[in-house]
Amino acid sequence: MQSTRSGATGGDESERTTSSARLLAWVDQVAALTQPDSIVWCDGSLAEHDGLTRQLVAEGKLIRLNPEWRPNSFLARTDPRDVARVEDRTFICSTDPDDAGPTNNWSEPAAMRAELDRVFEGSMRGRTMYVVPFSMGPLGGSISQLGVQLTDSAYVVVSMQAMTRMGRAALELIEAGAEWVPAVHSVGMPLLEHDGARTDDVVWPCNDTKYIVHFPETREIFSYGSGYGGNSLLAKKAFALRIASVMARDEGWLAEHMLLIRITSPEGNAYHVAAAFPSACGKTNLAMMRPTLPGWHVETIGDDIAWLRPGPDGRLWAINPENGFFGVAPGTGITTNPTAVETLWGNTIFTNVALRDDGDVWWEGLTDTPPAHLIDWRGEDWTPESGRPAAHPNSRFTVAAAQCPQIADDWDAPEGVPLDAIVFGGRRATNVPLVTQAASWAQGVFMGATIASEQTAAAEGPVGELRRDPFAMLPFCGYNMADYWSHWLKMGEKLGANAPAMFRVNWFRKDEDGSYLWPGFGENSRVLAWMVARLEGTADAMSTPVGQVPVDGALETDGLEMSEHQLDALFAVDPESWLAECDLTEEYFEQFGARVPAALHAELASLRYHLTH
Ligand code: OXD
Ligand code: MN
Repeated sequence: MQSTRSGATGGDESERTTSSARLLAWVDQVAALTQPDSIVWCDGSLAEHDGLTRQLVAEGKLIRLNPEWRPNSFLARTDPRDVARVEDRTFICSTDPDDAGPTNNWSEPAAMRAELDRVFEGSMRGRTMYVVPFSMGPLGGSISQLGVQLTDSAYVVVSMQAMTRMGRAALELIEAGAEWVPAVHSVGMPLLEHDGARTDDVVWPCNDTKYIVHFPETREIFSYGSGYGGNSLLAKKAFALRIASVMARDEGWLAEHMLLIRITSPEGNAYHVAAAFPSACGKTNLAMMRPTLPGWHVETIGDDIAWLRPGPDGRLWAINPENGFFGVAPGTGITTNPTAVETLWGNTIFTNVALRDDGDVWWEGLTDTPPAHLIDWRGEDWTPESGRPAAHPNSRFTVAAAQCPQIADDWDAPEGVPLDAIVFGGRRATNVPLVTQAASWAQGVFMGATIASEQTAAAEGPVGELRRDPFAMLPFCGYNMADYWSHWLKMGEKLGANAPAMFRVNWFRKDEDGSYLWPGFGENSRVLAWMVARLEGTADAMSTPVGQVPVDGALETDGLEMSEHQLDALFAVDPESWLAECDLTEEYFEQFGARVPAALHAELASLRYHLTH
């Protein structure tokens, strides 16, 4: 087996690849199990990126897009069986099953280790194992964390270059003694049989058996059988949310599935807002919003994950631990999210979008009118008459955050930004007003714990049914969800008067005729402006049983042409349907038994009281 630094042609087994004895021992141990042909230590350089993308193009695993339209950009097409995160194959292996809780799959740690040993044995035969050191958060930052991923996928390596601070500088911090999280990934398709026979590679290697496994107590990650980013870019959901949420619980901070923005008023006052939304609720659009309200500005800091930690001044400070965006392409359009579209001008890896005849890419929602002919995400001819999407609904772009035209200048400040407000959102046709402010931290935690989306298509389940997604963390919380709520309550106590304000928003409320009541997108700046006015103490709010809403006239609606009826409907609180929702919330809490914090039961009781008095 050869061990080389990336870019080197030769390799010499005796070459010292790291001075960290722990790292070297772990790499040796994983290599002994998975038996790769060679080991490459990645340095994160441009030359490395260039070499790997050339290699992937030569192997037919990436298609180079027309550089006139999309310089240094590529298209990957996955196996149609490997297109999304696999929640039913995602495991939290805590010693005590109750520490994983009823919303996670749990597996007994020793049994899972035995199973992982079995599937990983020889899984990299015939392939290269890449050693990928990375930092989540700016290198050396006080909120940042280090990790190392071992992977047999070059697609993962080039994606990690966009998504993390990857390479030599991260390795040097590890060698200087910093803690790091180990993560092992294999696509699960060895090219050498046990009898030594070589099999041909395929365009997208993967395995029908898949495991995404977390050991929260020892902070280890294993991923087997999938190359798709949500399962294979282990720095993101696996580390920055599942493992980091456990670190955060133990160390007194918060690892959250939240976007992070700075909003600046016409007077030049800047505020930082973190917001949690379940998927398909316009999170990327808010992260890259262009306000319609004159004089207001939004700058992007993060689009998916935020780490929040109390600073020396007692306030909550936030970073985006990622270095790039792994965004959903469909619905990202020239009119709906011009900032995202501009971000993707080049240096982007697209996965499962459609290929245009001119060598550029297209997906549903990019433009109103589709091209007359495309090659769809499966590699087949497509026309607008084909009757199927050209891009997979979960097709993605992977691009460095620094390429976003609206990125804040100091988005990667090591100390982060001080947080002024936390926002919870969901997709609710009924009940939930456009915006409500929590009167207390506990009420805010209750709002976060009860985030839900109403199912609007039969394909998602019974129409009208609430799909619960507390704090938008349902598939991402690395421990018992009820303990997570307790942790949030504890953080509020610690922050005291320095705690950010908390709000709940709902861009998706519908009128009786089924039409959306609120225009959304850039007009959501009107809601942000009201939040800012609340922070500055210049707007009044009115108490309702479900939280505080703007008093008449406090929400700027000039130019929207909304009727009185529509405005009333946006903020209406119907006691009967809310009481019915309270029953559902009580049922939802019941599955967590005695671990539900008393403060949340008290919030529910208070809500019921105010709905009936
Ligand atoms: C994502 C998700 O991919 O939340 O960001 O599913
Ligand atoms: Mn996400």
